[in-house]
Amino acid sequence: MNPKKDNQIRLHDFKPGHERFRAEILSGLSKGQKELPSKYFYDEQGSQLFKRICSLDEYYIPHTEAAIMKTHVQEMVELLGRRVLLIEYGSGDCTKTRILLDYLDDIAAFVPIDISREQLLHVTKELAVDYPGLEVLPVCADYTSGFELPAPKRLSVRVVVYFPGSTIGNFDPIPAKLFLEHIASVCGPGGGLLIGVDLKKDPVVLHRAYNDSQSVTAAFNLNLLERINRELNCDFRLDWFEHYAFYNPREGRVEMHLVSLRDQTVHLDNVAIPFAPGESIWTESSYKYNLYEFEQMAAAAGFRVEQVWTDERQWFSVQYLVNMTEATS
Ligand code: AVJ
Repeated sequence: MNPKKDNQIRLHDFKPGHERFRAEILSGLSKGQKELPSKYFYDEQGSQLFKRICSLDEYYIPHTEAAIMKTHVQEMVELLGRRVLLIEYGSGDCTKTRILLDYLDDIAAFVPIDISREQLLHVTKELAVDYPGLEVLPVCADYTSGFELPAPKRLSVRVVVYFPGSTIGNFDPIPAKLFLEHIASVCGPGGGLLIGVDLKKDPVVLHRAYNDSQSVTAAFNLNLLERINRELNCDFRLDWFEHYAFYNPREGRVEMHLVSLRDQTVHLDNVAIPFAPGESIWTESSYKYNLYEFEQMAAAAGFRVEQVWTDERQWFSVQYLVNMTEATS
């Protein structure tokens, strides 16, 4: 680890390096069904595009989740209890976290974890201004691989992980369960997980959410190719690929792809990557759950569902899970 100083902010930096990025891109593009990891959407440009997606009416997740949080924040904060060490996975711009922070008056510390270093530094500065006295310990990491938690100054009674936005939906079922197990080990016996889980619903609603009328989602998807061109020695032509997103009811997920519009060869350094017309790069999955399915997966990872809050349309859920594994001494 190499803590870096940026205007007094001590950032714990585990960000995957250039070599790792290149290796993951190359291995994804070498598969039969080509794929790219969705975590790489969030460079500076990508984070901005995602922020724009979040302001769209059609992308119902942020406003629905924020409304659930605002309606039930008192109850949530009561479940988290006093002296909680709050860790957020994929903190982004922390809009929803602020709803909690406004009510958590005896919090031990807040640890935002994000892959976007720029955004993390920015948000840490803002929180320092708006919540004086709150210890913020930012960690820059791809939270799907390893990182160490920084040590807060205040003792905590309980560790709670906050994982909003239905980012859990980006994981395939087996990795999703493994990731919940990882979270269980981070929060420890008696610890909690406050998680946003998107629910199964009318596929037409899902289709609109990932095919918005202003094509912001398309730009977000295509930006991944632009980023690869910029950061690696690569020559994707963005006008020769098209955003394609659809709900796959059999798998219970929205799939995002970039489809090649013609026969073409892309180069990454000296590696030639051929594309047939209509061939796709699979860039993201967003799994949707029903409450029972999610409860089953949580139980398999050692969590009991303590409380579920939803909106009146039952489009989204925020859930508080408790780690049921026994303490080992
Ligand atoms: C932030 C991963 C939850 O899958 O809905 C939004 C990302 N992709 N529009 C999602 C996303 C296309 C989003 N998550």
